[in-house]
Amino acid sequence: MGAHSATTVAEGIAFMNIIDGKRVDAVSGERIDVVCPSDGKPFATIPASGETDVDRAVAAARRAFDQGPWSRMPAVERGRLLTRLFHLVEQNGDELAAMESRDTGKPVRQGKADVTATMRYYEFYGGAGDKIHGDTIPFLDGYTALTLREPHGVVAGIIPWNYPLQIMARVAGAALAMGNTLVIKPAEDASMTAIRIAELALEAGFPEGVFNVVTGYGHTAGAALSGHPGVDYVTFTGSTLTGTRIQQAAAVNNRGVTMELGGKSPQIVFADANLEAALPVLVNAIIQNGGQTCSAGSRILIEKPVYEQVAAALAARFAALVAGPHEADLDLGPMINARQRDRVAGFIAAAEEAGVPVLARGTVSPDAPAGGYYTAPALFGTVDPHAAVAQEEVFGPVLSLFAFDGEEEAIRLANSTEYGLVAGVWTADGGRQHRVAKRVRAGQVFVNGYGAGGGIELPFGGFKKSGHGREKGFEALYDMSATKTIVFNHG
Ligand code: TXE
Repeated sequence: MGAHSATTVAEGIAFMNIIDGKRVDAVSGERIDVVCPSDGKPFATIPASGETDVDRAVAAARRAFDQGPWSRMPAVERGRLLTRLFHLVEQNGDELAAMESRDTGKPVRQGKADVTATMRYYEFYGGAGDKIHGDTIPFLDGYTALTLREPHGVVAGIIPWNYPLQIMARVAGAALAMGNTLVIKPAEDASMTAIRIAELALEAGFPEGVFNVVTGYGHTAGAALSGHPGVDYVTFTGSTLTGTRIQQAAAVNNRGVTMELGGKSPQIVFADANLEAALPVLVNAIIQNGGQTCSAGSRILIEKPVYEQVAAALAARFAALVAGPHEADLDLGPMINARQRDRVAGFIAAAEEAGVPVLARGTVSPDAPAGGYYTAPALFGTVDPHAAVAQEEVFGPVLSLFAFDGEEEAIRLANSTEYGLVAGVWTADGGRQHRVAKRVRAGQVFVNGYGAGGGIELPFGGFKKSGHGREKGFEALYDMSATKTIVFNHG
């Protein structure tokens, strides 16, 4: 990674909002503690911003869009700024990875993987903005008709705590490549790297007011931003309930939105699958980031002839999983906060009470600090498809197994939740690969693999309650812009 090898995060930093190119505190002076989930101890603070701070950030983004050098900058120049940001993320990669791990509790290697993906977003979008163009359209005699792709204006990005660096990068990369200006509201549980990236954006040379970050709680700063009349477009990743609230707030101003909400993503294992290849992927897809991943593979549907074999192999792997502090770099870290830990524990207790068989539990490392928010992974077998643990997003290391008989039942079970984000299909039969991939209602389907969250180039987003609009890849550039039609009358 970068030349600076800061692997620890300095204590006691009072982080600031970045508004109009300046580091500023919330006008109220109120602060939120930054807590490390590995030990539950506060080690820094961020501003608890309110409506006035959001007003200022939106006004700065508005000015930068309406009047600044940004709106006249050719796409290639905007791309070069993003490419400079890519290099700065690389140079500061160790520091960013350490911050991300300490802020979220994720194992150090996951923090590093997140930085690598973040670099890739800025690299990809740095080269993409000048490759998007409109059309000329055959029209009436005597006319020329053409389309331009224009930025929305001020884009508000409300970011969750599970992959702060990556999720902000996919929003910022696409929005800035298309010429929008940005106001980011990171999650109150993990805002440090958002602020650091906005500082690096200034260093890269983005004009003042183009890249603003305002930290604070969802019900205050987040609500003020999503319903702000000065915002032209809102993009959100997070829970379905909060997504609904944000859409209601944006609807008051009739603004467009991209919603990337939860998932209950299935992986379908047919009897002819290469089980040796599948097993580690099945486990990783639910254990990565402690299961706090929107695309977590939280349901495994197994064809009856191999059910017992796959369940036993998964149970052996689950029993060996260990949760521990981020620095220990074990299989998984803690949950983000006490609320999330208790939520996961609640799902596990409810499933146990309902008599769902517990096939295995992992453990929490004896070295894990008592104040941390740890959960031992849980594997449930032959789950009733109507049970809460089969239907709702747990967002933790909880995996449910289901047995099925043939392709039809597999597809029915796969589509039996209100979500539709990602799916995996494991089979050697080529015809079945295509049939199942087409009939599963999910925004991304992986065949004989599973790319939880991966693939910067690949459009990503949901069907049903998993949301709408697409992020990543070129598709995000369309979401982050609007088509303008211009018609010339030669007459
Ligand atoms: O999420 P919220 P929470 C799911 C996951 C988890 C559950 C709750 O199932 O258990 O959500 O987590 C901001 N107006 N996911 O409560 O509320 C908030 O400040 C505007 C799935 O932490 O969705 C934060 O910045 N903004 C997921 C962001 O919304 C508001 C990632 C996410 O918080 C707001 C995270 C409001 N009224 C959780 N209320 C995924 N899809 O990856 C909150 N926010």
